[in-house]
Amino acid sequence: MPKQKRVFSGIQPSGEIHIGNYLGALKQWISFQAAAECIYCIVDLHSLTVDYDPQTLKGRIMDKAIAYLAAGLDPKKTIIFVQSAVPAHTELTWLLSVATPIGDLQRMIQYKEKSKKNPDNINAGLLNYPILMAADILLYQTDIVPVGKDQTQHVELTREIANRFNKRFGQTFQIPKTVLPEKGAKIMSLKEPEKKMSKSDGYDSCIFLFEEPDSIRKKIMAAQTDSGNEIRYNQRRKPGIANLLTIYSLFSDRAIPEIEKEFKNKSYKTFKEQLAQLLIEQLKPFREKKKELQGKEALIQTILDKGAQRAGRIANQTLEKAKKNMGLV
Ligand code: ATP
Ligand code: LTN
Repeated sequence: MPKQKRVFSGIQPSGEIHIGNYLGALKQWISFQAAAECIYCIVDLHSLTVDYDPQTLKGRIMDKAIAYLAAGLDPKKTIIFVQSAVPAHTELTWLLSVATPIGDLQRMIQYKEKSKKNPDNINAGLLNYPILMAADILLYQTDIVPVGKDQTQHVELTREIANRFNKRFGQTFQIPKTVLPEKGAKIMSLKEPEKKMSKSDGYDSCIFLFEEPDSIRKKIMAAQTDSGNEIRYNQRRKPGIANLLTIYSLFSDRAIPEIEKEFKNKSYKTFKEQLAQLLIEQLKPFREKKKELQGKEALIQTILDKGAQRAGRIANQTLEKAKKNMGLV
């Protein structure tokens, strides 16, 4: 039997999971579980690079673990763990940093955007963020990294770092590939459909995976649309409607032309009411599963501890190999 592919990805424990995170990343993570060896991480160390509250960090990590499980990650099949529980991540970050030109870090879009947003806290961690992400991926000899479109530049840099390291120090790392979903790799904001849906860009611009029906309805009815009245997919001229059609299509598993046909000669209001109803129904199992898991924190902590042990064993093998190849051990 051919060897299974290894899949690695992560989400920060900042903010709540929104449908952009779900359609761009988590949904792919869940489907990979059937056919690959999956490792999914809560990247708490990455979340320290912007202003945050140390008092609430622990709770947010637990919330993210609950969210992973409620969304459909299965700890029987998949390793789920917290990044800071496996020290190899920070150690490999240092080793990789000597194979990473500063200029490559300075040209990262996320670095530029986050520096602009947080001008009083442009710390070295924010610049080095992609090296830590490269360490996350490379430690597990990862074949596939399922992410949303905004992360492709970081995975590309990971590949460059790995290639440079392998060339200079000898074959050490598998070269990973980005996998984007065919549709939904970039879900747009409900308020400004030219920008990606982002949890740091305000509550009303996102629908959260565990959102209650009333607020789903309110947000969809208030979503930004253009001044026309046709329900037609046109990314450039009707970005708001195009985004809502994409969301409708992905949650109903129906093609966009079929949905356009159904809503031909119907108003934006009718379309939005139906979309809200669809989301309320489709997100219901997630809300229910989350409620079931709340109160089971001890059990979830055991899952994370076991995950960290299993992850640590794999990570340490790669770390030792990297150190040896660099002449350290
Ligand atoms: P922020 O924008 O506040 O930095 P985020 O909402 O982008 O956070 P992350 O934790 O950085 O969330 O991303 C987790 C995963 O979700 C990544 O794989 C990312 O590519 C994906 N993702 C984030 N936003 C979207 C989106 N709008 N559409 C599709 N995928 C997305
Ligand atoms: N930078 C990513 C989170 C992340 C990640 C990773 C994703 C950290 N390490 C490794 C895939 C693989 C983000 O979503 N903002």
